[in-house]
Amino acid sequence: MSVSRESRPNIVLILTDDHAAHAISCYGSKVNHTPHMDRLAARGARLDSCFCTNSICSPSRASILSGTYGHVNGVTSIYSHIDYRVPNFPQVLRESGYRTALFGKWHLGETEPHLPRSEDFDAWQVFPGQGQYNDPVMISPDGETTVPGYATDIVTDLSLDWLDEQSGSDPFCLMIHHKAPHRPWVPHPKHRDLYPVGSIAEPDTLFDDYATRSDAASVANMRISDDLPDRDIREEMPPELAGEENREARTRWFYQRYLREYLQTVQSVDDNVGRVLDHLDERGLADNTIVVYTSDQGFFLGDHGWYDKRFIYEESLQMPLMIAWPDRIAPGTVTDEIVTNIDFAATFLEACGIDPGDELPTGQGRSFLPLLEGETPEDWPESMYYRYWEHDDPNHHVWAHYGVRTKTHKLVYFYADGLGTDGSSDKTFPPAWEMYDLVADPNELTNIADDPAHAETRAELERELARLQEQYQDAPYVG
Ligand SMILES: [Ca+2]
Repeated sequence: MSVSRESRPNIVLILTDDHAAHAISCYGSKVNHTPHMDRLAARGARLDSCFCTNSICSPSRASILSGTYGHVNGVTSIYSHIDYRVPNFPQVLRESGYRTALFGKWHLGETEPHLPRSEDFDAWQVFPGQGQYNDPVMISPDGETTVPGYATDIVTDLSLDWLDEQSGSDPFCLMIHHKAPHRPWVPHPKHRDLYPVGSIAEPDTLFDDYATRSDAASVANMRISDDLPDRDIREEMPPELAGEENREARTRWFYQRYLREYLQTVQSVDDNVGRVLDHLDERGLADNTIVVYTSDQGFFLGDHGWYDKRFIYEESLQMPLMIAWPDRIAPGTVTDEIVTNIDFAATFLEACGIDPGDELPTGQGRSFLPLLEGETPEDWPESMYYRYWEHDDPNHHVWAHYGVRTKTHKLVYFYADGLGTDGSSDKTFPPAWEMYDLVADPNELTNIADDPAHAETRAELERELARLQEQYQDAPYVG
């Protein structure tokens, strides 16, 4: 169905930071309740196999904006800058008559603020870098100011104020980019009693011993038992929990405190999703506004003993994605087809009646609008390609890797690059393969890469990995 210029929909994109799908109740969360996110999903579609192509903040944001992989848009890590020769979807929408705005976290450029551009946005106000939860500093075209209040509420206030200033018939694209639930977690005081210590269910893999994995898992500094900084857990660990013999008790102690803080910050996001939905209802805009909720990647919520993301493993790889658009999407739509963050730009443009092939020719993604309308094209992709570039980053020490995920399997290659991001050459990183059967082993506990019984499947996945690298023109690592 084509979209006439008069009936073009609005877009409201709510993007959070590090919000894992398994901390949303409509995705089956065992740890919290998110009634407003559930309401959004029930009004439209929930996508159960949405994956990021590089599980870290800035790269995912650049992929969402431009519909391209990091090796195309320039943002392969949080230390690299976007290549603006690659167009982005707000820019295309603006050129076609949309009013565009962005409020909250921008975070493209870690060391110096690379701000949103007037070519892309009519209005913007963003945090420098990661941003603060309380009384955040924000930058706009008018300069820098401290905004009193709580960041998640402020970002929604600014967004709805902008919405209320819009008049006339031009459609709009409003991007509401929260800091939450990124570290260091600072909840709003009103949620301080939620999810008390001792009440939070533990994940099945909290005590993963990495027995069958490559060394990449055991050398990563992401363990909740040992690696959470004081600024995240603002409570003194009892001294009797120190030592290897107390790892289990220590893990449990940190897990309850970590999840409490994280889930409380999520609750403010949920409150504010409710505010946005209510506001669109009150303004009579809900039917022809596409409301999207997503996060730049997933997060380990104690899964495999970890916090943070980066790895291709499921909890980090999966992005929550719920989309309401009553004029076009049937309530309660659910799809398990594979989509990724490079598909968002093409989808938004097609929904707005713009041909992404013509207007975003550099884009590598594909519109998943048919999936939202309940139809799966015969040639819909059966796999996705992933690459994490930030090799041996100074805080988390996760090795660079790439891999392929199909509906049933995952193959990963941790490649040896020899150098840490600090440039030191005295470290060696042996290359290693991992492979998981996601049907028989959904928690990814048994690495079958070298199991002769699965050699044929591995060969197929290696061919698929090579095919995807060719398709996206990403060069494989050669030592
Ligand atoms: Ca993030």
